[in-house]
Amino acid sequence: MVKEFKENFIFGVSTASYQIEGATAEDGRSPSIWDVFCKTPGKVYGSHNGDIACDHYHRYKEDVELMAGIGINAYRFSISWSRIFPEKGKYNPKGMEFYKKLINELNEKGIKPVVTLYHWDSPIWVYKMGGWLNRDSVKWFKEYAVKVFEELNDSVKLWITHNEPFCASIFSYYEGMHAPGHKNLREALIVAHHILLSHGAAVEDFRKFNFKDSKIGITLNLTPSYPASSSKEDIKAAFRSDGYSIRWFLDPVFKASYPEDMKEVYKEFIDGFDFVSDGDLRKISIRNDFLGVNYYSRELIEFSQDSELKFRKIHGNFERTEMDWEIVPESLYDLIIRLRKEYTRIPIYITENGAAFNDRITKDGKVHDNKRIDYLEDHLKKVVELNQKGADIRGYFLWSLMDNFEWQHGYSKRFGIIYVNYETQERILKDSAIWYKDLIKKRIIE
Ligand code: IFM
Repeated sequence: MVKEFKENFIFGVSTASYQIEGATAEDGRSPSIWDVFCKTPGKVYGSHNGDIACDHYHRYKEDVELMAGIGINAYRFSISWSRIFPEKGKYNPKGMEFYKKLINELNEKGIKPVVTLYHWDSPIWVYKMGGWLNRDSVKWFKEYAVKVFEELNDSVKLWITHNEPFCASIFSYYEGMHAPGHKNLREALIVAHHILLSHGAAVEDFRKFNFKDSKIGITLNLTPSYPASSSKEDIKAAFRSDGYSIRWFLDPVFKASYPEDMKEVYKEFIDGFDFVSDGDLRKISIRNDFLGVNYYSRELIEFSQDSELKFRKIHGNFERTEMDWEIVPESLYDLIIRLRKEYTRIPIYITENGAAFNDRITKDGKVHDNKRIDYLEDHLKKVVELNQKGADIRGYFLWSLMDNFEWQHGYSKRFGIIYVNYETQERILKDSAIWYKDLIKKRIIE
């Protein structure tokens, strides 16, 4: 059956500052927690780091040209806080200049800029003052956000405060695999709370600007948990996993509360929620114009006596990507239906979706990434089906424009539709880029 995208549906691509920019010591940028984490032995695969990355800071014109060639409608990128405020209270216009130039280039080519304010690269000065554990981080973030709103003004029409607060809190402060690498549940919950609070504060300030036609929202990574069996234990474990990764973030944003069942679970490990003050949840649940959803996979969960939170992930029978993530487009479908039923009717953008595969340049000088094409096609089919059912998904941002620094995996995982040769910085359009170009032109999936 032919599946058609509406005329105003946005086909975009996503990236993030630390993953592509490089130029970590240029034009007044100060280090971020990821610069330090990468240089800590044993934290990142092959001791890779973002010093050069895809050198996007210097090659942004070439990259915008490539996007224009593919026909991309919108480019979602993030701003590096430590380029804008390399020190507390010290604004750095040089750092802002880069984003202004990038946005001009995009606007000239008719590519809509979509800005994420925080994609995990907190300045080291923030960390040294307690980072997201310090409630003052909300004020510091607010100051940064307001400056960016002021400077970029209405050259940007779509704004995202935070990317994946789950990762910036739980991965970074409890599971320890992301910077700054802490392993403390109470800390992770405090960090999550302050990040959400800073989202509320930034949206509140954004509204004061009265920008014409500009919208703001938050991006959550939503990985649905499915029970591994029909046993009571596994069903309970999957619900707990859902609370841990999904409801702990969706509930405060859309229901002004933290899930009671999870509060009970966490009480065993932390002494109370004194970091939540009166009025905080009202601020966190401020009206958003849209919700950004990052979806890659689902998780199959079983009860586990040995794990602290009594659940663990296991593998199901679906094919997996290089990240070992199962490919399950059906669960994207279920997720959106659930969001519509249980949480919100505001517009949704899929702000990330994509897959890492073991891409190689073949003798013909090309990259035949058929598995990625299948992955993208199957997920996009679900997006059209959902829209046909009235899901109001306004756009799709493929992760990622190009191969880049995949956090603790360094450069070992390639998510791009453009292949990057990290030795020469040569870019090669993969077959998936050609496929995306064709899709954007036709706006039809067969
Ligand atoms: O690379 C990341 C991105 O920074 C956040 N979302 C998931 C992607 C793939 O792991």
